[in-house]
This record gives sequence, C-alpha cells and structure tokens, in this order.
Amino acid sequence: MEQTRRADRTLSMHDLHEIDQARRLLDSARGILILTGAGVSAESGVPTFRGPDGLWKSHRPEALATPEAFQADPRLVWEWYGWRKERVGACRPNAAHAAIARLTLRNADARLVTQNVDGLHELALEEAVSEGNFPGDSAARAAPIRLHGSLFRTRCTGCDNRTSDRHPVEAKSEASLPRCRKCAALLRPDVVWFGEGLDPEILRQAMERAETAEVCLVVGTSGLVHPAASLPLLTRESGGVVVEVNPESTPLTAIAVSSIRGRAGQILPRLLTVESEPSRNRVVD
Ligand code: BV8
Ligand code: ZN
Repeated sequence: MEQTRRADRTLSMHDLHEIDQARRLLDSARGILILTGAGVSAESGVPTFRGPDGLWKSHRPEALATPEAFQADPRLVWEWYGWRKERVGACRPNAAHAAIARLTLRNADARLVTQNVDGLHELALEEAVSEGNFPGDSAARAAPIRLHGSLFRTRCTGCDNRTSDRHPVEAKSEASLPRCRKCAALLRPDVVWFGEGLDPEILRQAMERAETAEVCLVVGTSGLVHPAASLPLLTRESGGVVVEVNPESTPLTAIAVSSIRGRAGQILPRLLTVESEPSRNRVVD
C-alpha cells in the first residue's frame, strides 16, 4: 500500500479523478481500441520522433524516413536504421507495454494498433503469455496491428520479398548494404515511409476497429502523423469516446473526454489492471 501512496503523491487529485473516470469508461466498453505512438516506448529508452532525442546526426526523422532519402543515399538511411535497430535491440518493454499486453490477452474486445516499429509491444505480449496461462489462441488474437511496419523486417526493392531480420546493419559502404537472397536487389527496412501508403488491408482492419470501438485509448502520440492520427476521430464520429494519456496536450486532446497528464508507464498499470476488465469477456486464467 505504501508503494501506491508514494506514486499517487506525484499524481494530483485531478489526475486520480481522471484515471477513475477513464477506468469506468474502459470497464463498460464494448470494444476498446488502443492506439500507441513513440511515447509508450520512451520509458524503455527508445528515442521519440519529436522529443529532444529524436534527431540523429542533425537529421530530422521525417527527412530520412522517405523513399526520396533512400533513393538519394541508401547508405545514410541504412546507417540510421542500423543505429535504431541497435538502440532498440537493447531496450525492454516497460509497464505500459505489459499492461496493454495483459488487457488484449484477457479481453477479446480490446485491440492494439501501433505506429511504433520497435517491436516492444510484441515482446511484451510474448512475456505476458509466458507468465500467465492464457488460452492458446489469445496471443494470435492479441497481436498488435502494426500500421508502419517493423525495424526488424526487410523488404526487397526488386522482388518485394519480406523477411524478419534482427541482424546488425553493415552500412560502411553501399557495397556492404543488405541484399536480397532471391534476386540480389537492395533490401530496405520493411517500414512505411512518409509519402508511402499504408498496407490497405492493415489500414482497413485499423479503421474497422476504430469505427466499432466504444473507447479509443490514445497513448504517447503527438497525433500529427496521418492516417494514424485520424483513427480516434473515426471512433468519435462513430459515437465512441477518446481517452488520452500523454504528459503533454496534443491536437487529440480537444476530442478527448479524458486527457490524463502522465507517463504511460505510470498511468497504464492503474488504468488497465485486471479489475477494470468487463466480466463478460474475461478469459479465466
Ligand atoms: C501517406 C515508420 C499517402 C518509419 C512512420 C493529412 C494531413 C497532414 C499530413 C498528411 C495527411 N495525410 C498524409 C500526410 C502526410 C504524412 C504525415 O502525416 N505527415 C505529418 C508529419 C504531417 N503521412 C504520410 O506520409 C503517410 N502516408 O499519407 O501516404 C499515400 C496514400 C496512398 C498512396 C500513396 C501515398 C505515412 C505516414 C507513416 C510514416 N512512417 N514511421 C520509421 O519509423 O522510420 S511515422 C513515425 O512518426 C512513427 O511511426 C509515428 O507515426 C510518427 C511519430 O509520431 P509519434 O509516434 O506520435 O511520436 P512523436 O515523437 O511525434 O510524439 C511522441 C509523443 O509521446 C509526444 O506527444 C510526447 O508528449 C509523448 N510522450 C513522451 N514521453 C511519454 C509520452 N507519452 C506517454 N508516456 C511517456 N513517457
Ligand atoms: Zn528480391
């Protein structure tokens, strides 16, 4: 109990009230969409895009994460992705990833859609499955919908072959860059770059979840990148409500019924603990 009180002190009465209100909404929700951005991984040490640590060698992420940048200098872009793979490879999921993983495993009506390419949601899911005895299919059902791809997958620029790839990147010269085993063409990270369309099937699934969710819980996103940032709008237009968790206000704060100012790792365990799950969908351990 001492533990809780110490943490609570950092949370104002107003925050605690917002958290209680949001928990009630999540409790009674028939359909929950969780949308995450880089902020959910900040406490794991992953640099956010717009945070102070977002810049790489004075390059803005939006400038490097484009087909044009790759066309112009594939070695530079691969060096950046190599740096991110190494950095993220040393990071572990945090309490926010774990709370989301447990909710999506226990509640068949809760689904995660992420903008993140760091793979920490997937790792948290594996850990939650190994810790708790959830029915066999729950891990597959709870797999996050990845809007923007993964740092740990490559795509061939020639034959479009896609494979998982956790190897470090050799980006010393163009000759050392990764090549396709099938057609020897240059490989690229299997992520969605600015100016590139999202996978239509993945976007359809995410939009369907947004339209049917009664609550869209938005965690750690600046709400500036589209079409991801329009998903909470879809929930609201379909009669649902938006709950936001972010230390700062964002363009999505204006449409949120509850916007909790705090760090995901501190707030989500409070928001998504087991008691909050609706009994009708609870999967018995
Ligand atoms: C497309 C993969 C068309 C690569 C990424 C409508 C309006 C305006 C612009 C557009 C529009 N529609 C399209 C556009 C253009 C563009 C766009 O949105 N531009 C923005 C910058 C204005 N969108 C696109 O180009 C999309 N494609 O539209 O194609 C098309 C259609 C059909 C056919 C052909 C073409 C593609 C967008 C995807 C780009 N790829 N990632 C890679 O990662 O390398 S986006 C990338 O940046 C991330 O995935 C993520 O989506 C985004 C970063 O945003 P966040 O995750 O929110 O992170 P950020 O740092 O900004 O914020 C962190 C937040 O966390 C902050 O609010 C902070 O306060 C908070 N925080 C910090 N610590 C914590 C915390 N929160 C909680 N706890 C903490 N501890
Ligand atoms: Zn190929």
